[in-house]
Amino acid sequence: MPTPDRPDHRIPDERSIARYVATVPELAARLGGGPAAWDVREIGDGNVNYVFAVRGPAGALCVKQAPPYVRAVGESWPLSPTRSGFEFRALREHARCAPAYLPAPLHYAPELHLLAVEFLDDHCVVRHLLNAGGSRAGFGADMGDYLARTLFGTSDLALPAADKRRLVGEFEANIEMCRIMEEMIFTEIYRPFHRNRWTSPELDPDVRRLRSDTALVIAAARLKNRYLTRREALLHGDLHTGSIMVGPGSTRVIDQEFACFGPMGFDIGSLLAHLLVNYLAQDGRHADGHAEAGTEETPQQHWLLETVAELWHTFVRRFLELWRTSAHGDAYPATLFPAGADDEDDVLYAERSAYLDRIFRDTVGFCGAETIRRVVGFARPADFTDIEDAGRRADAERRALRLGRALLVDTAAHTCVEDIVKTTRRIRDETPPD
Ligand code: SR1
Ligand code: MG
Repeated sequence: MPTPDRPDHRIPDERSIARYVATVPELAARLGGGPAAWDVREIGDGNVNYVFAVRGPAGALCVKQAPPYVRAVGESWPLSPTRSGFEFRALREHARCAPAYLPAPLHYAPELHLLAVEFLDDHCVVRHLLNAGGSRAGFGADMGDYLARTLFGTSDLALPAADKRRLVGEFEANIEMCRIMEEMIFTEIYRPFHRNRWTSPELDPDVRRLRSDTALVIAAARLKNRYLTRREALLHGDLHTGSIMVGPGSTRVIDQEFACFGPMGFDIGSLLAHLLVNYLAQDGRHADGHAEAGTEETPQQHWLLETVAELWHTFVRRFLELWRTSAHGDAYPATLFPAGADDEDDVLYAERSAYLDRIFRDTVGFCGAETIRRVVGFARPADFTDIEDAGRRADAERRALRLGRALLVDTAAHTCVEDIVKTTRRIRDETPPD
């Protein structure tokens, strides 16, 4: 049906999705039968797009459609629907680097801002799994591997300069989605802004303190400048636990609509932030005392911190391996640095370590920024918002604010991933938070 003030735009519904799919032979063939035999359901729970599961007698599809506004808010917050084109493009580019970690891109209809991807049967969203108290062996290793492959594979280490520049040019046009991140993560939350939300009145003093914390505001601005200016690799751009699904023997990254070129540490830090947020939120989630700050951490909390370390260490191992074996890009050109030397007499050995140290510093900072914005911004995660008891929620969120500040302002004090883990445990153990 047409939307009230945009008669040219039709909100897709189950019937219109089925009608469209029937016009695309390769999609219809995947489902089998005809539209009358297809079950179409809207299953999206994200902020920006509609998502449909389409099931037929022979198979299933996932269809996403971008309305010209933010879905969670409506037409009062317009947003370019061209984001679906960037999502499809990023999906294909990342699938070139790490196909095992993505749903297969199947179809894109630019005129409808609609894309179809492989349906991930038997998968669940990682945030849901974590909030239900679950864990997933090998998750950190999978995500470290995914991040190394996608970030290395779209960087100047892997791509010839002309290809990289063309790709950067394409994604430069994802302006509105990048603006959301620029504003939401680094700016809006540090001043009064109508979309900011937090647990009030419990956190009111914390939010006042945040806004007058000059060291914090400057550190956030410095990172914003990195996000704005560094075109290091093609980022997912919104890599949190709600953007990842796991199934039997499978980890898949979805929702690439915020994709853009940026600093590698942005994606890594963002995902680590959501693991740490979940770790701190678990203390508020179990009102029966299973987990409480000041008491021993639960096995799930232990696993979350192990996962943080496993992710980073896997990222480093795989990234270095790719640099040694697949450096076809114009940075550190093969004509000057031929491949094949052993680690010990590799002329690039020290340079690679320095490169990774810099990614780590960025990671720590972006991790801190993302942690803070998930407490006081527009997009607060269910990890916190599901905690019914406002006092318990505020305690967990206050610890997240502290952790975020420690990472963002005292970035240099964190020289290895174990330092992040130590700071997180220390902040959890400081009771009560003031
Ligand atoms: C318009 S709301 C944007 C937020 O939701 C997405 O999931 C991103 O995290 C973004 O911050
Ligand atoms: Mg999303």
